[in-house]
Parts: sequence; structure tokens; C-alpha cells
Amino acid sequence: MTDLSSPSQAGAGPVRLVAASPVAVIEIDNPPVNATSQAVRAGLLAAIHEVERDAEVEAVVIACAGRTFVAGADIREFGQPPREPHLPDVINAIEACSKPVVGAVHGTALGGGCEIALACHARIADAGAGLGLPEVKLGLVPGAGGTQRLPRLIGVEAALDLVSSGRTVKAAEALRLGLVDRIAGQDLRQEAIDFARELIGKPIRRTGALPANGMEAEAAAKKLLEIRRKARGAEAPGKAAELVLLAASLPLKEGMARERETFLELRSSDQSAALRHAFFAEREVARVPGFDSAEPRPVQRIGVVGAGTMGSGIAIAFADAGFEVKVVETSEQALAAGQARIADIYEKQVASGRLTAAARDERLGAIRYGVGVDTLADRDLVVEAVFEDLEVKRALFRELDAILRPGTILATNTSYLDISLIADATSRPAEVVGLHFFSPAHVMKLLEIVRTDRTAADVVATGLAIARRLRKIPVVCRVCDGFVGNRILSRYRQQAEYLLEEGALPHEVDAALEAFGFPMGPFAVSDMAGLDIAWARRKRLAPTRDPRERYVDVADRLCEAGRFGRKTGAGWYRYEGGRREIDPVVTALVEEASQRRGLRRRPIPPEEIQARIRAAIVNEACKILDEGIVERPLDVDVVMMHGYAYPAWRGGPLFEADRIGLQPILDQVMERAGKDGPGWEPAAGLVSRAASGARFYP
Ligand code: 3H9
Repeated sequence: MTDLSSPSQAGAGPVRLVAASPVAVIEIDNPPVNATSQAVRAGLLAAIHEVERDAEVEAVVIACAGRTFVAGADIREFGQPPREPHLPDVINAIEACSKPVVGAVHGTALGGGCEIALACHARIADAGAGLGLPEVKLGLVPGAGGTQRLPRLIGVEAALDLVSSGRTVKAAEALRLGLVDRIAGQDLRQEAIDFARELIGKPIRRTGALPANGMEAEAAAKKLLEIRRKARGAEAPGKAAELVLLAASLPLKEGMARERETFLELRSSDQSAALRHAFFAEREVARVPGFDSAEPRPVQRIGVVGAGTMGSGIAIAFADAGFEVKVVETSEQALAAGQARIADIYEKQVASGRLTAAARDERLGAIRYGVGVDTLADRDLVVEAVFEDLEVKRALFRELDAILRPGTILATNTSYLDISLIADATSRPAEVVGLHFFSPAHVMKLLEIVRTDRTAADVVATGLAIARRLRKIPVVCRVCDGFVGNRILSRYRQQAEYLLEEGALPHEVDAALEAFGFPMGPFAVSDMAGLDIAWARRKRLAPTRDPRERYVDVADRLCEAGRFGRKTGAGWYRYEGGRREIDPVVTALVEEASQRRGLRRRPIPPEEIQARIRAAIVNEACKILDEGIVERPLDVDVVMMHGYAYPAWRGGPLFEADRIGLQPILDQVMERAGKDGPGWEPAAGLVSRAASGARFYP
């Protein structure tokens, strides 16, 4: 066995060559995900040269140690100047090898890893393996031949889909597409060696030498347009698609030169920096100082109280992750409705091919049902998802506290209420925590873990451990009205309503924010979620509202007219055949609101709408930091990207604020504070950072 690590990396040993005859195995071993660091690239190139030299070797397998094939270039190296050997050169050397090379893929072959596999002369994958070119998710295009080799191997149309979406395909689909040649049965390594042996003496099939059949010009242009529209402002998907289309007209070498140029240009772009920040922030957020070292409690049996939309989604999220779930309701009728809702969600997943019938049966089997909370006595964790009312929740927690054994964690899914007051209703406030799921709970990745001053550290740690099992992204925060996400959302909605009063119409605000990169503007979102819940909350809070607060009552008037959004066919818009239409009734209500306030309506440009909304978000986010509701700027950025679809290519509001500069944002905030009154004062942390030239991220 030869250790091919470069002398400068002595001891690292990330590439080994097992030079057996006739098949040599090149093994990459660079934990945790075998990223192609400089040492891996150098080792791989040296290994290829070595097998070329060794007359005993007649074929080669490239495989990986550890949990996965190569997961791509080392993203941490992207901030530094590129160091030789460059990945495209290493990959070209693999393809040019005069002896057949087989790629043996387990885990995931992503980005540069997939490009290594593409340059091999044949590919075999484990049944559970996945392959993909996710570079666009990092604001990049594949930079080592992916845009040129993939269309040559699987066709331009399929390559456009994979490269522009960045999605990973599972082995079975990869086989169908021609992206892999075989799926291994039991022993991937041995079957790869056997495959390589079969190829000895046969003509070598080099991907780069295959022809790429182009698409009709018109179809290609249409596809490009669609890809750009779906990208909502992210530039990489469109650029990656253009490169894929070039594969049909340019020789490999020229296509790769164009690809490299675009890759290097995007690597230093703001969008890529933001998306890389998003990638690392998503992982960092679960490491919460003070909590990640506490020992989580063992949790397997889950109770869910309430089988409405949230409760059902929560039950599914737990069942999908292999927990035993029991859902309870107050009556047989409510329980049956919940059971039907859960069955229906699984049915749809089977119908769309996302779930097998066997998996559905297994998950349905993991959920049991009961009437009354006393059937939850054996649970390790109970999550409450009942009506959003403090007294209802306090009464429920009192009841649960009486029947649950000591040590059982009591979680509430409240979105706004003071969890300390809920905890006070029990004899175990240290074991009460907020687990705030986002709707639909089995789909949305974000989970706010809300701790009171008394929540025990190991209870928070259990929340983090559960999030990991649920494959969710947890953000730990303290109690405040609306926690992180809904608190910021309330501010941003309020500002959107001020814009209406001053001259904009709902569709103009929505269009400006959709152009900003949100999938939907705030009024379209309200219509989708339903206006009635927020209305009930406003009515509840009315007695405590500061009378000096600028309050726009258009939403109240819509609700009074029974316009609760899509479900009633009308809200901020009118819905015909599912399409949203501008409604003159709403326009009239908005104009009346301006009149009542004595405002002369004026056209508001989209840039002003975007800047005001951004300032509202950043200011409130900064107050959340100032108050210690969360510890780090990345907590807020992750909440906004994963719970509220803040464009990831902007990196979240605080990352973006650093890029724009805090002074212009503060100027905007000061202007609004003067006009909008209480609640809109600038955050102390924003003022001090702007004054000292500090940033949110050092
Ligand atoms: C590229 O390849 C460009 C080329 O086309 C051209 C080049 C010229 N680099 O996610 P996990 C770390 S662009 C550095 O928790 P999982 C990650 O931060 C790249 N570090 O595990 C974490 O560290 P920590 C295209 C990386 O099992 C640890 O590994 N490739 C990289 O849930 C474990 O990660 C991609 O975009 C990396 N490439 O998921 C793939 N990847 O423990 C990105 C991971 O300190 N990676 N780390 O927090 C992934 O999608 C997932 O990590 C993967 C494993 C699915 C592989």
C-alpha cells in the first residue's frame, strides 16, 4: 500500500493506493466527507500517475473510506486563492488514464465528487447512494467538468434539470438516467473490482468524448427562462444551465474553459459568499454554547395532544423519524378527523411516488390514537398543539403534569404565548420547553426550541437531539412575543400595511418582495395561511395595544367581511380557479384607509418597498439580539431563511446587512422611527455597530 499524501501534508494520508494486480484500488480517506482538499487532489493525481507507471496494474477502482464518496470540493478552501493541482486537471488525468477506471460510489457523490465519478470510465453505486451537482446551492456552477460531461452522459435535457436544481438523484434513478452503469448487490468494493476486471482489454468509454445531443433552440430558450424564473434572483442556476447547453456545440476543452471562467467568477460573488454562509450557519446553529454538552434524555415514546393541522404534522414528523407516537384528542369525532388527516397526507405521498406503500404502513403503524390525556402516562415527551389560548394551555399542562411520570418533558407548540406562564401551571417548570414547529410540520425544516429561565439544560439538549433525529434545523431562543420568527414577521407585515396606507396596493408590495426573492409576498402568504388566526390574536391583544401605535385596520375589515383568504375564495385578493386576482373591493378599502389617516397616496417604487421591509426586519432582528433572545446573528439568519423563505442567496437579513453596510439601514430605520412612532425605535445594537463600524459577523 502506498501513501500518496504530499510531503507538505505528511501524516494526513488522505489518498492510498492498493496496487494489486490486475486491479489497483485508489482509496480517498479524508473525513468527514472526503472533500477534495489540496492534499486529496495531489494524492489522487499522484495515484493516477503511479497506476499508469505500474505495468502490473491493468485496471483501477476509485473508492472512498468512511461514510461517503467524495462530497465535493472543500468549501472551506473557497475563501483562499486556488492551489495546484486544480480539480479539473486531476479529473482530466483520471479520464485520460490509459487503463479502465471504475468509480465505486457509496453515500453521496456530490459536486467535485460527482465530477470525479463522471470522469471515470464506468460507475457502480450502492443501492442507497446518491449523486448530484449541488453547486448552484452554493451560488456556483460545477467547476471541474460537470456541466460538460453530465450532458454527454445523460443528455442535455436531463442534465439541465440536475445541474440547475442541484438535486441529488438516488441510485435507482441514476441507473435509469445512465449516470451509473450498475448498482451493487452486497459488496460494492468487490463488485467494483470485478467490474474493472471485466473492462480490461475492452475499448475505454470516456465521457468527455461522447457527443452531446443539443435541444431545439426554442425549447432551450424556454427552459432557460423557466430556470431563471424559478431561481428567484439567484444567478447560478441560469449560468449553470447556459453552460450545459454549450456542451452540445463546444468541444470538451473549450466548454471546460468557459465553465472554469464562470466558476471562478461566481466563487468570488456576493451570492456565493451568502450561500456558503447559509451552509455553515445551518450546521453551526445546532451547536449552542452551554447546551450542546448537556446529556440529552432518552426519548422514544411521544405524545401529541391535538390532532388539528399542526398536531397531525407533528405526529407525522415524529413517526417519519422512527419514534412511537400517540395522538390524543378530546372526542372520538376530533380524533377520527385527525386520523383521517394523517392518513390522507401519507396517501398523497404514496400517490406522488415519494413514499412506498410499505413505508406508509410502517409509519401509520407507529402512530396510535386515544381520547383523553390520561392515555399518555407512559410517554417520554408530550407535545401540545391545541388551541392558542393561554388558559386552555395552562389547564392542559396542569392535567398532564398530574399524570406524567417525573422526567417526562412537556413541550408546547405555541407560536406566541408566554411559555413561562404555561410552565408555572406545572410542578416541573424545568421540564417545560417550547418546540415551535412550522406548518406543515412534517415538511418545514425549522424548529424553534424556546427555553424559559427555568428550562433545564438537559431538556434543551434533548430538544436539540430530537431536532437532529427529525432532520430539522433547531434554533434555541428565549421567550418573547412571537419568539424569533413570528416577532420579526409581525413587524414586517406591519410595515407592509403602512406601505398600503401610503399608496401601494397589496399586489405591488407582493411583487416587490417576490422580486426581492421571497417565493410569495406577505399578502399572498396571509391569504394562504388564513387571515382569521391573526385577527383573533389582534382582538385578544387590542386592550393592551399602545394607543399611539400606528395601526392599519384593513385586515380587520377584510375579516369582518368574511374574507379569510384562499379558503373563503377571497382575502387580500380574489381567487378564481386558484389564481389570485386584484380585487377592486380591497383597493377601495385601502384607499379609504389612506383617507382616514389623511394621507395623500403616492406611487411607491419597488426599491423603497424592499428597503423599508429589509430595514424593519434588520431592526427587529437586532432588538432580538440586544435582548438576548438569541445569542448569535446566525440564529436569526437561519430562522429567516428556513422559516420565512428569506432568500438564501442573500445569506439572511443580518449577513446581508453587513454587506450593504449598517449605516444606510440605520438611516432608513431612523426615518421610519420618526414617521411610524412607538415600536420603530432603532435597536441599540444597530446604532452602536453603525457608529463604531462594527458588523454582525466579525
Ligand atoms: C464543488 O464541489 C465545486 C466543484 O464543482 C468544482 C471545484 C473546482 N467542504 O452536512 P453534514 C462538513 S462545491 C467542506 O453535517 P451529513 C460540514 O460542514 C461542493 N466541509 O453531514 C460538517 O462539518 P462540521 C459541492 C464540508 O451527513 C461535516 O462536513 N458539494 C463539505 O448530514 C459533516 O457534514 C456540496 O455542496 C464540503 N464540501 O451530510 C456538498 N461538506 O461537522 C455539501 C460537508 O464541522 N455537503 N462538510 O459541522 C453536504 O451536502 C452534506 O454535508 C453531505 C453529508 C450530504 C455530504
